[in-house]
Amino acid sequence: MISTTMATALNEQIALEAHASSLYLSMSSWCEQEGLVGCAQFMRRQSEEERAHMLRIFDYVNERNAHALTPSVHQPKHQFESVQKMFEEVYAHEKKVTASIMKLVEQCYKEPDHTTLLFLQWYVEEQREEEALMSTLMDKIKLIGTGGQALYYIDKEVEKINGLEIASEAAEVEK
Ligand code: OFO
Repeated sequence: MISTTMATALNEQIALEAHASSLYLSMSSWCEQEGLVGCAQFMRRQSEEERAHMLRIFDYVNERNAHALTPSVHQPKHQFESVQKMFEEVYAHEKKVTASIMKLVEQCYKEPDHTTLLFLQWYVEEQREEEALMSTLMDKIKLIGTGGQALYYIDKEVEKINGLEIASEAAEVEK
């Protein structure tokens, strides 16, 4: 059993992960419209990952005899100023998610709730990876710059990163 405070905090995290999934799907669709196929695939995979993050917490809350609440769907924005700005937004959102996970960790120490603390370790690690990935991506985008064929090279770079991520996940599964 988890505390009511913890159940509320975890349900808020469920909503945050669901929002990320929805926002990233919208970004994927916008990229598709812009002809940025590599970016569209990358954001689609990110969206699916966020849904998996949401479900992982959802199942944990129910398993601990609390009530996991299905979050309402707030329609995300559909238009983005540029692909560069879009990725800046993703990076900012990931930092927000990290801060939220850290608050949950603090709550675990406060109660104390060692089981939830252990459960959250996976998220701490995942956020470290996500932030590192987005930071690398932002660096590449800056290097490419805004010249004539920048969008083409950004798309190719993101496609390459996406391929590497898929390969590394497949290798993890095989371990
Ligand atoms: Fe689940 O927030 Fe990103 O990874």
